This record gives sequence, structure tokens and C-alpha cells, in this order.
Amino acid sequence: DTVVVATKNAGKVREFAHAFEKLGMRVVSMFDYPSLPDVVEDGTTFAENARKKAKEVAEALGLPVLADDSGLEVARLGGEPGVYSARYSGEGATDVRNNEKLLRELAALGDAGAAGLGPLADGTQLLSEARFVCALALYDPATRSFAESEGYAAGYIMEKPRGDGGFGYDPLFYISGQGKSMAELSTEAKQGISHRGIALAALLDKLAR
Ligand code: ITT
Repeated sequence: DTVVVATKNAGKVREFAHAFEKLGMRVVSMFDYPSLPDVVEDGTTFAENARKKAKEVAEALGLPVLADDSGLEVARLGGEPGVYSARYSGEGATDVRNNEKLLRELAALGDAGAAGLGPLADGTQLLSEARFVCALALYDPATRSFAESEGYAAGYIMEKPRGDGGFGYDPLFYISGQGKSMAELSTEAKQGISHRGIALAALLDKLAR
């Protein structure tokens, strides 16, 4: 009735705790194992990093472990920041600094309107198409086997933030189908449409078969 998630990201912990609570399960994270060394995320893909985090932590604990590697791919930046989403603004990166850097990089590309991206009804300019990606890996050290899944959420980067929910790039991420930013959704609503919610549903589906 306990799931170990190999993450030190409080936003991810909140979302996994919310999802697993509905299944009657409790989540523990790397905040509960402060002495475990950080996993070096040197993979070139989300899936590779997720497998690495799950396996290293699972072997250290001798328990099955779930890991999430995720990020934002921005079309007009050629897919950046991608696997570097957490460290986008460099040493001492924070969500605020990462968002500022994203807006700076997009501003440097010039007029988004000319790129065919319209403003929203309230005049807010959209700067690029984008998508969130989430790769999940569950590693069981007893059977030395992985279960994996991926999820995606498509949207646009806005010129200014909206909402105070979620974490990371959520305030800048506009979802047309919702008419809202990811940070304007409740945890429950975000779960229903997010890259993480979709990847988790797919993983649970696989495990149930
Ligand atoms: P762990 O490796 O400890 O899980 P992390 O924050 O380093 O934590 P990642 O390497 O997977 O995690 O980086 C993911 C980054 O992508 C994260 O820091 C956010 O900036 C962004 N991101 C991922 N999922 C997001 C979401 O649902 N909403 C907004 N931003 C997200």
C-alpha cells in the first residue's frame, strides 16, 4: 500500500500522492530518504533518465521504485529545453528563473504574431506551440524488470504567466481545450489531461493486464 517515487520534486510528489490516494495507496519520495545520493541524469531521452532513476533507487532500497522524467518541448526553440527543463536557467535554477529564461529566449526570436500565432481573446499573445512530456519507469529489483509508459500534453507558451497551481512551467502553458493555463487547473483537473496523468493511467493499465 506504499509506492516509492524516486523524486525530489515537490510538485511531482503532490500529483502522485493525489493519484495514488484514490487507489488507497500512500506515496513516499526521496524527501523520506534524504541520505540517498542524487541520481545523475545524463541520459539523452526522458525514458532513459526515468529508467536510470528508478533502477538506482530501487537497487539501493531493495524495493520496486517508480521514477518520472519529464519536461517541456517548445516548437520555436527546436524542442528545447527538453531533458534540460529542470536546469534550463543554469546553476541554482528555480521555476521562476526557468520561466523567465523561456520568455527571454522566445522574445529573442521576434514577433510571434508573424509566426502565425494569434493572441487569446483577452489579448495575451501566444509565443510558440509546445508540449509537456512525461516518461515513467517502474523497476522491480526482485525480477530485474521494468514497466514503462509515456504521456504528452499539447499546448502553447503564453507571453505572461497565469494561475498559481501546479509547478514548473505550468503558469506559462496554455491549453486550448481548457481555455486555461495548466496552473489554473486543480490537481484533479490537471491529472485528467496532463502528460503525467496520461502516462500514469497508461502504466497502471499495463500493470493491470
Ligand atoms: P526529480 O528528477 O527529482 O524527479 P526534477 O525536477 O529534476 O525532479 P526532471 O529532471 O524530470 O525532474 O525535470 C522536470 C522539469 O520539467 C521540472 O523541474 C519542471 O520544470 C518541468 N516539468 C515537468 N513536469 C511538469 C509539469 O507537470 N508542469 C510544469 N513543469 C513541469
